[in-house]
Amino acid sequence: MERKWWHSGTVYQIYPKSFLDTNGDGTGDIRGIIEKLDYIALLGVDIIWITPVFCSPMDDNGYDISNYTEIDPSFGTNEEMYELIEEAGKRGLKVILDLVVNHSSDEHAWFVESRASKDSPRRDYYVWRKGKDGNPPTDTMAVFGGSAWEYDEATGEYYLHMFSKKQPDLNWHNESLRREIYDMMNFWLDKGVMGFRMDVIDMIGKHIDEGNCGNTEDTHRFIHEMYENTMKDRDCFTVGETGGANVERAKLFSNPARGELTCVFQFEHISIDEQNGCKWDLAPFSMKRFKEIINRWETELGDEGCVGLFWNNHDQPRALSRWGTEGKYRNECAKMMGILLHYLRGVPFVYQGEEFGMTNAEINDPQKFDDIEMRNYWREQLEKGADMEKVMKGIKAKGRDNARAPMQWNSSRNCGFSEAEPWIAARCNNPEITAEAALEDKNSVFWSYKQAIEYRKTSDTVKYGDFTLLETADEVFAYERSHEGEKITVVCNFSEKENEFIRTFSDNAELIQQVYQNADITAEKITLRPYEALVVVEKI
Ligand code: TEU
Ligand code: CA
Repeated sequence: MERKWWHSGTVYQIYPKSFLDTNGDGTGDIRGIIEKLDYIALLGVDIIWITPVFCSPMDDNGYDISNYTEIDPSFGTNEEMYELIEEAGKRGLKVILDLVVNHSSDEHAWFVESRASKDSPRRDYYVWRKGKDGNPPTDTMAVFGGSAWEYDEATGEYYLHMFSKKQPDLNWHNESLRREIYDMMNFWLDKGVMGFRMDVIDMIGKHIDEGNCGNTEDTHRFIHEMYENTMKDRDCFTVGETGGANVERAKLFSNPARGELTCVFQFEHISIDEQNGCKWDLAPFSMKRFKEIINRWETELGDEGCVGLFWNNHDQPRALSRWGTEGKYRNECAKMMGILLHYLRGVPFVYQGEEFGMTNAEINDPQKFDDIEMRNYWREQLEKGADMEKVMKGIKAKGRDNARAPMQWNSSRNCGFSEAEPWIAARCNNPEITAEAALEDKNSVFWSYKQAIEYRKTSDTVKYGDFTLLETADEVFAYERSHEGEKITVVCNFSEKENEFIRTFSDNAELIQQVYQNADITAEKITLRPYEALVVVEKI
């Protein structure tokens, strides 16, 4: 397999609105990211993914873009973005931006023109259809609730929006639209951006009249064409958000020989705790299912594809609260979860705050929900006369505000995020968890994350080794990675109870990372303490 720079890499995801506010308006900004570059570099990551900072009416916090080449004034200026790219580069950090081109904002000039008249030159940049007997053209539902079709008075037709009404879907079947998107991507690549995280990119080739939302040959054709016209001769890194991908489709997207994407996000593990295909309909976390999913991806993808490894992002509750613990063993658990993920094959992602064990936000007051998905769901259920206690339980567990609470830098006002009242009401439920405290404590989650991130860079076994899941007690997740005469064994006790692990490695295996200070790995049967994790390496 051809060696690439990003095989050593770990990505740090920044949600700028909640990262650091430097001008006292309560909203995080680009200057705030620049100020924290040393901190990010210290963690050892190689790539920074910045979620959308382009001009936006903020209906979906920037995932509704009204101008793709202008930075939204609430975040700063284009000059500050160029400065950020340069300053990051000085520290060996590459910047990737969020590419949101399944849809734009309804306030984008293209849509304003498109909706004005059926004869507009850009009419076909969006998906317009006539209604059927006064009803929407198909019964496709929007991710944020209700029909995916919105009737537009001006021309008496419906436009498609797979997300909010203010996020009309772009029509990728139109070639001039595609050209304009590639130009826009090249604009940013020429500024030094090293790639993109591509929002719901598996939807762009949809055939909506047949009810197909993107699982088509066209999706691959468009992504390949995009690659040919933008990134082909640049050494870029891209990750596609492909919520519907199974292993076979992931290979189509990320096989290096196909010229599409570097890697993809799969969402199977993230869906374990839901049922009936509804994220709000809670199901217990199943370790058995988790093992089955990770094992399948790690063994079946091989050299034919690449997967982004993540516990958290801006759409998910904090995994530590979700599947781990906020209690006594919070730090042990956070370290264990980090270790479990960072020794897998793939590209690890760390979401801001994860590196020092941030937990979910407190979400209580429906009046103060920020996220459009939470607000729409609440309103819909209220109108339906649903059991609102149950609805609130779902929202507390899964709502997107959970991960969007401000970063907790230190113990000062607003945890050092801003002098002013933060833009979002949600607050992390434990103000004592801060970056500053983690940096001061050599046994903190931060230094454990750094150790794993740095180790990957030096280890071909972590980068390229085969994966084998070990047979263990249910609550123990243990695996081996092997490569050219070396074996790394990772043993994780995913429980606050003790569990036994029958040693599978030799007496002279060397302990390279652990959660507690004094693990004894020579015993035949190793008693794993609450959330203990061990990483050992040996020659084979
Ligand atoms: O999310 C894509 C997506 O499919 C969502 O359904 C996501 O899984 C959902 O938020 C979970 O409840 C992307 C972005 O990451 C998200 O922030 C945007 O809101 C969405 O696209 C629309 O651009
Ligand atoms: Ca600000």
